[in-house]
Amino acid sequence: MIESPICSLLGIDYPVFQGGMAWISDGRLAAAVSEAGGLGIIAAGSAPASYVKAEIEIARQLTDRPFGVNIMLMSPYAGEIAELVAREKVSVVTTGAGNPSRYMDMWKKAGVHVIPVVASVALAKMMTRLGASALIAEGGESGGHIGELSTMVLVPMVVDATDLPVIAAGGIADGRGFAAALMLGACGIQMGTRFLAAQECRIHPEYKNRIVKAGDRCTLVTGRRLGHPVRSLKTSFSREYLEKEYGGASEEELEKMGSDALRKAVVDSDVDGGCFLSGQIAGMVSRIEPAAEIVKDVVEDAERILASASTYAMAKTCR
Ligand code: TUI
Repeated sequence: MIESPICSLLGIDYPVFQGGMAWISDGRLAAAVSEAGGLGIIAAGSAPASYVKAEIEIARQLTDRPFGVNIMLMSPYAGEIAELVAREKVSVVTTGAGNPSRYMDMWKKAGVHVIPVVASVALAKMMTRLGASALIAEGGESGGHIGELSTMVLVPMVVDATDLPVIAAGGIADGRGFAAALMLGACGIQMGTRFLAAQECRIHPEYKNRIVKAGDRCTLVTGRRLGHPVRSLKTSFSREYLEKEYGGASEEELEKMGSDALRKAVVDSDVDGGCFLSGQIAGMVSRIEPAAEIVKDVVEDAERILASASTYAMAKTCR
């Protein structure tokens, strides 16, 4: 049994977080992961507070276990959702795509555990100083909005920069990745892409199909020129966007092209106009199954691997 300080801190059974994926991680998916003993997380994305409130209510109807809300800090609604989370006394708030300093006092006073996503050592140190409960160190293998450093590099540097529990994210989808994250000094993992293939994940079936069929070089990164790099599946849309980005298109043109593309992928499965966010690890996600099976599979596999870890150096093969 993997023992982790994050489990006793949050009241969860396994140190497995489900990433807050914009337009995707709703109350039903979050409740399924929390019921399975992990930490389910509702993503606010760029939706208004009323959407998030409704999803919190759905999750509360489906589970008594702790769950979280992820706030995408570039959202125009970030402030009102920050207040909602404090008012509703949600167990955990995670943040992404920015610096949540201005909300930390409010959340802490409300008894909400603050677990920011960090992509740099500087933000990890600042969040530690301001009283975060834990940190999620997310490497650039992830889907969606990403930082520069890879998980292998970022996680041990963040671990060395803080006394807080660190959750590793980016490029993890099985027990091997989980075990490796623990070896880097993390005390838990967050997975997004693997949960795209959960039965309870309500993205369009074609999106799921594309994740399950994806290969090792299935993603690309757009938006670097705008300062907002985003990883998604290679599609006609993302290739065209990339060509425009490096072909001299204006920022306005690119913003306009990208603005509704996430919703189009998730809700409409618009194969031509949608942006299908995905991590690099999609190449290893091969089946659709219940969220509880995903949690069980990664935990049991990591336990098995770790139990025989000391014999690895001698083994001909590590599998
Ligand atoms: O936030 C994410 N992933 C996301 S958010 C999203 S929705 C979106 N919509 C439109 C445009 C862009 C995104 C899709 N995917 N992951 C967490 C994350 N946070 N990754 C990297 C960061 C990050 C990067 C820089 C956090 C803080 C940061 O710097 C803050 C600072 O001021 O130092």
